Amino acid sequence: MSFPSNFHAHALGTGHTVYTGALPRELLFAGDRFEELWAMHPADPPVVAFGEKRLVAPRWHQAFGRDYEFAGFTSRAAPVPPILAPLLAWTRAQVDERINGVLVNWYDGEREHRIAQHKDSPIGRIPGCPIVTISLGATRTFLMHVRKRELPFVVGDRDVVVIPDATNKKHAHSVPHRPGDTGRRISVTLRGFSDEPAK
Ligand SMILES: O=C(O)CCC(=O)C(=O)O
Repeated sequence: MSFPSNFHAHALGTGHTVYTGALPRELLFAGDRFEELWAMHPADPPVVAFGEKRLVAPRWHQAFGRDYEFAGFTSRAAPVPPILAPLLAWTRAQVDERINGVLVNWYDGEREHRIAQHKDSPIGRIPGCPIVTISLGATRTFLMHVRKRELPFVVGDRDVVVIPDATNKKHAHSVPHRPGDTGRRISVTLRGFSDEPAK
């Protein structure tokens, strides 16, 4: 795991850290490219499981490159499309070359899309490989849940949050829909998956 020099470390006060930074300007995702990626969201929101309950997730998501199994649901991966390939390449070069899977979340402010407090599933992920989130479009608040406190990180277009695997094991995160949240946000989340069969 490494970081571009303009990234900042945020100690959570528990011996764990998250890192924030920004995509380089040449990877700017404005205008047509944002619309192209927005148009790729699935038609239906996925169903996720919480224990016995089946719930419709309040966002759209889709895996690319590697399947991702979480919340009782597997997002079956489509091939990484050309529009996402530069983001994957940048993340591998700048943060961790083991990163090989992309999960895109689409959040529509009008639909109050959000993601609840959770720790990322370890299923299939390479132990020790960090989780990288690139935020595109509208601004939202990314919360790290540390003990009983919520540490807010305001994430706007091009902002990047890196959660080391050890931090994810200890602390949950969420992106709520808050009053006044408008517009459309896409998060491109990148993780490293093992090619070993699950034990
Ligand atoms: O949209 C975000 O910034 C967070 C996404 C997330 O937590 C996830 O995909 O598990």
